[in-house]
Amino acid sequence: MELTTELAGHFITFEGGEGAGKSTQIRRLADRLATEGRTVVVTREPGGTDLAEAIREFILSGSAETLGPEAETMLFAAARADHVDRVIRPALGRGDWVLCDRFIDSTRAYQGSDGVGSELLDSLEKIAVGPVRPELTLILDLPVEIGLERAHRRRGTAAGDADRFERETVERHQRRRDLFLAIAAREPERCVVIDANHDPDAVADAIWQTVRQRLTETVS
Ligand code: T5A
Repeated sequence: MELTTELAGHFITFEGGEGAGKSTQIRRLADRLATEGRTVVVTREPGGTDLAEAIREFILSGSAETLGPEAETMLFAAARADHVDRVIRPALGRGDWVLCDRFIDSTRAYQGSDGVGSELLDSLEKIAVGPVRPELTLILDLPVEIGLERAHRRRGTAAGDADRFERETVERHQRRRDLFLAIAAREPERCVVIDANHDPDAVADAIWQTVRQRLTETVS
């Protein structure tokens, strides 16, 4: 797989199921890197540009669901292509650290579990991201029920108010967890599984140790 080696920056993605703590941990890593004088860009998917945020709203509201999983996957890819072109690649070109909340593996796990075939997933991934691949992917792993409970608590709402993906069955979320772990097993040079079923400080420490180990030449 081609990596972002020709770009000066560093690209780290955070992946995992609902309520795994990705947003919380991205903020913590960003603060730590910034304290060390690094320029950090924090972004998310779907989203990160005006166009991609509009697509996010369309998908998460459930409006795209009737189009079917393949068309929904194409919408995620269109949002990603814009995000990579306008935000991620330019930031990496400047030498920044890009921390992205969800990326290609969310499509593999979520749309893969919705029955979208690997041929379409691979083709869209090539078109949307080209060679702009993460050098490190942190997969925050925890039992599905705990993640969903955290996500609902954060919203302060009942489970019935959950978004398009949160309201799916525990079995479907379990399948996604299994797919994330399978990706990590297949690509150990890129992916590290982080046990997210601990307090935020302990998870942040595990992430910092991993970033130091994996990117030793650039983090003190
Ligand atoms: N999707 C996305 C696809 O289907 N395909 C794709 O290609 C892409 C890119 C995005 C949805 O789109 C789907 C996946 C998603 O369903 P989203 O709202 O961005 O929607 O959903 P999530 O990324 O899952 O965001 P969440 O906010 O639900 O989860 P996070 O970011 O993992 O969790 P976070 O940090 O917000 O924490 C949730 C709550 O738990 C607490 C926090 O304070 C917060 O209240 N918390 C902890 N509590 C206890 N212990 C800890 N260690 C904690 N860490 C955080």
